[in-house]
Amino acid sequence: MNMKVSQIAGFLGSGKTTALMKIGEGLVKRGCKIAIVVNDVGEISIDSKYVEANGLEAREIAGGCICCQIAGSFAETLAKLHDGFDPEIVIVEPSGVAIPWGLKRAAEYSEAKSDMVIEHAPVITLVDATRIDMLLKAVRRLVETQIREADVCFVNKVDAATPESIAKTEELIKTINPRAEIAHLSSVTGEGLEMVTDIIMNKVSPRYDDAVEEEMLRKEYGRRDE
Ligand SMILES: Nc1nc2c(ncn2[C@@H]2O[C@H](COP(=O)(O)OP(=O)(O)OP(=O)(O)O)[C@@H](O)[C@H]2O)c(=O)[nH]1
Ligand SMILES: [Mg+2]
Repeated sequence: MNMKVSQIAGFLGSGKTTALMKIGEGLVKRGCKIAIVVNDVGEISIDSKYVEANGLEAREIAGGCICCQIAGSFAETLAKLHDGFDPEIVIVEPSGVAIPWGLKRAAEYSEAKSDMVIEHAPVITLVDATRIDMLLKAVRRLVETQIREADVCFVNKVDAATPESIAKTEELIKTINPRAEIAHLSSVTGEGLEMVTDIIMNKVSPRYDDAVEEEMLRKEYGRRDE
């Protein structure tokens, strides 16, 4: 009846696919039935042999962003997964430019297409500590939005980042989203992977709410009117 949707947000190249495969594997080991949905704006990136070997079910959606342009195909994909494979948890890799709250709304559209209720895992955002300076220079607003709308922010690639850039990334997260939980992640050393798995399995995030999204957008774009 219930299907939980877990989104792993983060800018292009922040390590989403790499982390998601490991997280999927961890969840399967704990006995969860998992599907993965990847929204690729560029080329297809999932290693299907790896996916099959680990008992995961995967879908790729291309041709636009699943939080807005092609929200309908995303909802359709979720409904079909529920009616067919029937996973307990669907881990979603949005495109690097997706907006987490928009994705929640799009996921809930699927309730009209199948007999189920969508539950959201905490919104997880990965912030690449090795590229934090570049990110702030080139795509600051987008990175800020992904941080602001997260429940948990992971400072990612801590195996390769300097202590300074890790500290800087943490400071940035605290400033933009003081209510977010902050932790370290590395798909290379495995640091933080257990924690992500626990969060996805055991915690939930509120359903989509117009008022909350409006407030987020007001905070984000309000500065323009000042
Ligand atoms: N050192 C280090 N490198 C990592 C880690 N996770 C991912 N990478 C590398 O970062 C690059 C991007 O990783 P992806 O997992 O493809 O990132 P993504 O966010 O899915 O990228 P897009 O889907 O293109 O937005 C790859 O070269 C990975 O090998 C990590 O924990 N540590
Ligand atoms: Mg990816």
